[in-house]
Amino acid sequence: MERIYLDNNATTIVDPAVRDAMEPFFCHMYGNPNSLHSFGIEVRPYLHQAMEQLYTGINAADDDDIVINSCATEGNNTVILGFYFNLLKDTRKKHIITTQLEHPCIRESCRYLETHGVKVTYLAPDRDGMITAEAVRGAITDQTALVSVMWANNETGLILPIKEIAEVCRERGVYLHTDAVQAIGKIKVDVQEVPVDFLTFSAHKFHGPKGVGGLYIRNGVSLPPLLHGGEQMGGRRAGTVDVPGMVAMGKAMELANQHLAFEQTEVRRLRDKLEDALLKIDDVLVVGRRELRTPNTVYVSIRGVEGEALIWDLNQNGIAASTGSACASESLEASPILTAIGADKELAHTGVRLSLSRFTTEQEIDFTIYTISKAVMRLRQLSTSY
Ligand code: 7TS
Repeated sequence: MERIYLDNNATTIVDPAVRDAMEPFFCHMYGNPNSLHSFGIEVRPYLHQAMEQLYTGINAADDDDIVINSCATEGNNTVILGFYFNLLKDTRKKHIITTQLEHPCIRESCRYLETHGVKVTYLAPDRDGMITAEAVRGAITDQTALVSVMWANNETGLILPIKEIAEVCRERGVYLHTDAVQAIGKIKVDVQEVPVDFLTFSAHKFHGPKGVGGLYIRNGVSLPPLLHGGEQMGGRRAGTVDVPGMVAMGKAMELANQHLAFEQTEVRRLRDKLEDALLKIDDVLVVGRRELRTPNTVYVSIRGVEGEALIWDLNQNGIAASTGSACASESLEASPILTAIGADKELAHTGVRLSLSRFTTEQEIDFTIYTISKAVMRLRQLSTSY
């Protein structure tokens, strides 16, 4: 059976062109770029090129930094924990503002800092699932050191007003970090247009390999490393750089930007087709206005159909979807986002996320529509509450 992959917010297929780009760095050009011999020296231009692709990809300035690391979890921890050691530990500024929508790697590092006396505000989404710039403004005090708000949400695809939030932070002299993991490759990410101080990304979310990511740091902003050791990354992140991963991430970023228009038209068209079909089912709730979401994501609640049951049914038919973040899929708690937008308790247990990519085909979407309608009928017949 051909399988259908609609869980692209969890991870993506590596683009074959990306795999080809990284391939020579396993068995041919395998030198350590810090070595002084030819094996090391021959690798360096490729790392330089990858850096250029990353800088161009997010429109970073020459004097900004992009630190290559292992994943978005590392990038996010570097910012949150780095702030503690840099600023929060010894000054009056002991306050961080973040949101209830963030990935656990932000939430848990903030919780950890709370055990060290840091005060954290976790802003709740409004009835539209959004965090407004006004909400951020209202939470800033003269003790606030850092605001961390994601660019796009992994569950709903909702794009947060990060430009307005950046303006508020600038005005109030507070640093801004954004987790752009779900934005890169789906919408334009430009750090000149949106003046954030720190920005996190992860290659495997935009058709690169797993285990490599990046942290953008605006020029002049100081942040201690999370990993201490060698001089790699200008002392910002010790450890031998993952050469194949970095080359691959550069290529993946370049391709992601080349495909942005395709995301906005073709991927969006297929997502809308799927969403329109879901909305034809009775008692269905889709979170967030379409035009405010990344073009690949739909998060749907279907009354009388447990999220896990539908995922199971789809999986039996070769279709991969999820009930939200794979990182939280062990817990069967009601979805915070569904609760925030006012869904009742029953509905808040029915969220299912379908996330497409530029590799998703029309036939796959047609088969998914057919399979979901059948599954919903079956599961509703079995439901005691519907
Ligand atoms: N930040 C966001 C917004 C994410 O969606 C994820 C992964 C991460 C950080 C972590 O990235 P990593 O590179 O460290 O793994 N999100 C999901 C998800 O939505 N389903 O599975 C993983």
